[in-house]
Amino acid sequence: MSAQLTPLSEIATALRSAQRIAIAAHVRPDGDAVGSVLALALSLRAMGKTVYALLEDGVPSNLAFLPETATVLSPPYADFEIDLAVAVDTATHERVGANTVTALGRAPLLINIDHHPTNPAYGHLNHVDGAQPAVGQIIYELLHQNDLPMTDGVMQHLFTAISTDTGSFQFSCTTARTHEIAAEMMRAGLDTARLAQLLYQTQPARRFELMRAMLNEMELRADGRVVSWNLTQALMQKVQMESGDTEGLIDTLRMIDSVVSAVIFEELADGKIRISARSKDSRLDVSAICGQFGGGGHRMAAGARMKGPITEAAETFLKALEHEVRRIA
Ligand SMILES: [Mn+2]
Repeated sequence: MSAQLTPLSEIATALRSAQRIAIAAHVRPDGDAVGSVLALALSLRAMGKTVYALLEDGVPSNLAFLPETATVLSPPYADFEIDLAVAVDTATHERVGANTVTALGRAPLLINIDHHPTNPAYGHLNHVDGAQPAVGQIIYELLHQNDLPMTDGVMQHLFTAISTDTGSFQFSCTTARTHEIAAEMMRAGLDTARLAQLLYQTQPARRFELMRAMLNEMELRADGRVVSWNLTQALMQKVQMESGDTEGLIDTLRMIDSVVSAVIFEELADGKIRISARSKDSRLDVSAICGQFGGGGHRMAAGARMKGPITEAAETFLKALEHEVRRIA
């Protein structure tokens, strides 16, 4: 097993010595995934390198306003050649998606940069730091400490990655350094207010249709300590949901004062059920509960997939969750 924490200077050296580099993140990418891939890609492009930014599921519509998102490639991939592959924010190698695993395999060297503590260090060089709130924060340190280009476009992606993965600097994973990084980027000229406006205050009406349904249909159990909602294919079709529309909805459920855990069950097109779980109490480890169903993630935010139908999956998962919630009293 390779070391979990290859120094960032060593990773910078490997990046400098490569000319054609592919960078990828997990399927169904969120702000940290898209932001980390493109921040690193834009920095390396500013060094004159050929960079392939790969996302198996493309860029979600809510993040399409960010710089150079149109350069992101999705399958089927062309036969490009690379001498270095980088996976970011991806807890297991397979999570980049099947086509992307194959494409990254064209390089003799794989770098794995992540903050999921369960990451098994599947790269040749690994920098897995579970104490970092976002991979965007690791990428910032990588560029900053090694004098790699930090353009305005790079900073827009880093801010997006950090801001979205910390719930706008609210979650307990946020560190003093997270705020310092935001301050350093502001001093370097980054317009954070504009980005916050585009990230959080510019939402399609169909997202509010989803939220309206969620608030009508959510269910409280375990004396109000667990809240859950089933997002069905029927509703997605009714509101013509697009990728990215559900980002952060679970944080609205989490706001309820009595709640220690919020869960959303999402019916996928293939009939499987995607589970997103959040904890508000450090004694409740939702990654362990998701682990019982083959999933994983972070202590306070985790996920899993189960087989349908959605009501049965929800019942099974919530029973296991409720058991753990009752243990912390
Ligand atoms: Mn992340």
